[in-house]
Amino acid sequence: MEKQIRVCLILIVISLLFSCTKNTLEINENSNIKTITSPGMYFSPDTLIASLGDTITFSMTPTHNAIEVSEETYTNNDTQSNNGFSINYGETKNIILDQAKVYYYVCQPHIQFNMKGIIIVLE
Ligand SMILES: [Cu+2]
Repeated sequence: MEKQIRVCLILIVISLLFSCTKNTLEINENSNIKTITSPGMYFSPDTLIASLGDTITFSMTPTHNAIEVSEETYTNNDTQSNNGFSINYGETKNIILDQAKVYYYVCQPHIQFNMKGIIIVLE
């Protein structure tokens, strides 16, 4: 019984170590992380070219959000979500782009200022 507990503890420690190492690797050595910020009434960059599987870090300041929309909504300066990605006001969030296509997004309160962007994902 005592032996089983010891084996269990060792397994837990090993899995913790493994997950920590993995996280560190993802942060430090994954060169496919790209960042989009909201330094003013615009996204920076507002056009981003990425590769399939890239991680995009959206880092929004408190008065801006980033909501994925359809191409039509984007073109019409409308703000209706297409139920894609959604970054709340002031939120920092990673999204992984798993389709080779153009993603369109807007800042809902500032679409009148043309605050919108696209992410072009290449194969
Ligand atoms: Cu905004």
